[in-house]
Amino acid sequence: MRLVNKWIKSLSALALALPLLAEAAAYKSEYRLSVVPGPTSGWAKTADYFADKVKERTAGRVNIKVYPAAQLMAGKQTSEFMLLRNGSIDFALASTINWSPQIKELNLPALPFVMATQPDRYKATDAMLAGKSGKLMIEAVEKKGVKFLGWAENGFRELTTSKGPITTPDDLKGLKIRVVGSPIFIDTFNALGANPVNMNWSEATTGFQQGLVDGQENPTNGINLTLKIWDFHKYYTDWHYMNDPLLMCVNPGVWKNFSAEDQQILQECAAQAELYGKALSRLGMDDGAALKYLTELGLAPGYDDPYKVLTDNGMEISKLTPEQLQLFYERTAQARAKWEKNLGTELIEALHADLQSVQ
Ligand code: X2X
Repeated sequence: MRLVNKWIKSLSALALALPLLAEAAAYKSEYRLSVVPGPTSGWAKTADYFADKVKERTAGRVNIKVYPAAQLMAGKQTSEFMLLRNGSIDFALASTINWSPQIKELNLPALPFVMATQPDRYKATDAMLAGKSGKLMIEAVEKKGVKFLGWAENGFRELTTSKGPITTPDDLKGLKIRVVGSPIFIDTFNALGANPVNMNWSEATTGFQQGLVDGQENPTNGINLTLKIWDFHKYYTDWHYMNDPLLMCVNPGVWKNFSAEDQQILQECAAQAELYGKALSRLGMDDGAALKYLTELGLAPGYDDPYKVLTDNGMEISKLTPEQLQLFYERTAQARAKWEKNLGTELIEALHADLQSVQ
């Protein structure tokens, strides 16, 4: 009798546990991955690359669909993090800029002209992301409630304007420049004497068309070229004033539901997407490694010199000399000091140590 009772007890425990087990194992038929810019951007291409790799490696168990053009947040790009955290979005390949209003630490890469004045801006970027300052940023993201899978890159943000050329801070005086609605950008462009206008990317192209603003800043390969920025602006200032790293992240509930094997695959695919995304963003602007990598993958776009594409389309490029850059660096000193204070000593010291390690 006691044995029978024991059996009944374990059977009912099993019956209770079964639906839970089944629920934990059930995958969604589609996972939604959010991307802010349009489908031809380097950023959306990186997300597609990741989704394809994941599908292939999991034999279709994990089916990720990329939703570009901020469609999962009705264009409001700075609400992406909250939507990922609450599970309205499953995955995001997101810019630190769009999440920085909620996660202070993500303002670090936007400190104006810090990376631009390093001996090698790409080595400096990689040292930040892989170093202690990168770890502190990841910790901050995870503490706020989403799981980090890997970095990728939108790229160094360059200035394009309809009035110009812009080679000194004084040239920017009074120009209306479209920026993302994140306070560090307002401070930086105010410091430069410009008139920063907060506008979602979803409305920006119309804004350029209608001349609501005189300029904007975005990376060369991933955005300015794919958008054909020459349709709106003639002047290009290659000032590298900040790098725009991307974070591949997933909602923690979604993450926990994946098997250990699939979690491992997702991590590996994110690492591959980082290499691909960085190569796309750096093409023609590094020591040749990006083009080599893309060519080996068979995924090189049909050009190898982005600057030639810009000039062929009538743009006038100003590549700033170190002396010219120094003026921009000095003019933004107060904005930098304010944000360094805001970010705190630990993070700023970590960044300096990371940068030092590649000098
Ligand atoms: O809005 C922008 O400028 C963009 C597309 O680069 C970001 O989402 C940060």
